[in-house]
Amino acid sequence: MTFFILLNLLTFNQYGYMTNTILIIGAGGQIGTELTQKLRGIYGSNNVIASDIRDNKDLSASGIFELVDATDKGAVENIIKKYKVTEVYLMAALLSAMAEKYPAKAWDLNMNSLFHILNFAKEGLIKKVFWPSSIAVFGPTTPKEMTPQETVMEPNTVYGISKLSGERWCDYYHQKYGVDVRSVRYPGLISWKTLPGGGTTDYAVEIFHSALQDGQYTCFLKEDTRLPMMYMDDAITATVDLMLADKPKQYKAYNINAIDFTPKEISEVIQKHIPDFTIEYAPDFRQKIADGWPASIDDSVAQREWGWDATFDLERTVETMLKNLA
Ligand code: AKB
Repeated sequence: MTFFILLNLLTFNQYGYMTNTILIIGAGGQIGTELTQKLRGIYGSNNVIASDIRDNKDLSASGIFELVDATDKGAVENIIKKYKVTEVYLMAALLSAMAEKYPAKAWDLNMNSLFHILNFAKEGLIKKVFWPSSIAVFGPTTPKEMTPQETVMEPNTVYGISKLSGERWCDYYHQKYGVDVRSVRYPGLISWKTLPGGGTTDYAVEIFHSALQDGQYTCFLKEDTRLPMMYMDDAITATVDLMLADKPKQYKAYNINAIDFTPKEISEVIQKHIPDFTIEYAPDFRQKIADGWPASIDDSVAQREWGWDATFDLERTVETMLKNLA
C-alpha cells in the first residue's frame, strides 16, 4: 500500500527526472489556501506553485507564488512551462451567489479556465488535473434526500450549469483523449483560515464570526433549509486521497458527504458554547438557490471506490471553529 502511495507521488517530467510539480490556480481562495499548505507538506514547498489573480503574502512567504488570471491561456501556459508543472489543481471559480449576479463572467471563468487546462493535458503538457465540482450540479428535480451519485440533474443556477457542463467536458476529454482528470462534488465547506466568497453555503462560516463578534447573526436562508456541509480538513483529505488513488478507468465527479444541518440546528450547537447567541432570519435571493440543492448526499460510490470517509461531525466542527476563531 505504502509503495503504491509513494509511486503515485512520483511522475517523470519531460527530461526523464522523477518529479511531481504542482500548480494550484486560485490558491488564495477558501479551499486553495489550505490545499496549498497540505500539498506543500507532502511534496515540499518548492514543488507546489501557488497562483491567484490577487497577491497573497502568506502563500508567497511559504513558497513560490505567481500572479495569474485563470482565463489567460498564455499566462497559465508560461507558468506551466517555467516550472515544468506535471499536475494542476484548478480551484478558481465564481461561486453560486456571485454567478447569479455576473452570469457571463461566471461562464467565462468557470468554463474557459477548464478548457485551457484540459487542452494542456490533452497536448501532454501536464499529466493530471484536479477540477472541483459541486452539489450545485443537482437541481430542483433531483431527489433531495440522500442524493445518489447518478440521478436526475437539471441545475437551475448559472454556477450549477457551469459545473455540470464542466463535468461533461472532463468526461469527454477522459474518454476521447485519455486525460487524467479527477473531481469531487464539494458540499458547503466550513473553515476558519480563509473566508468563503460568493457562495450560498457561506452562512455556515459567517455565523461563527458573527457569534463571536456580535453574539448575533442574521441568516440569509430560512431556519429549516437543510444543506450538505463539510469541515475543510475532510474536504482537503478527499481531494488529496482522490488524486493519490490509482488512475481511474472512468471519469467520475464523486459525491462526498460529511454532515447536513439547517441554520437553526447549527445555531443550537453554537448556543451550547455561547448561550447568549441569537439568530434571526432574513432570506434573500440565495434562498431560491438553496431550495434547488440536495438536503443530504449519498457518497457510497466514493466510499467503495477509493475509501472516502469523513471524520468531522457537527459538534466537532462547531468546537473547532469556535476554538480557532476565538
Ligand atoms: C456555493 O455555495 O456556491 C459553494 C458550493 C456548494 O459549491 N459553496
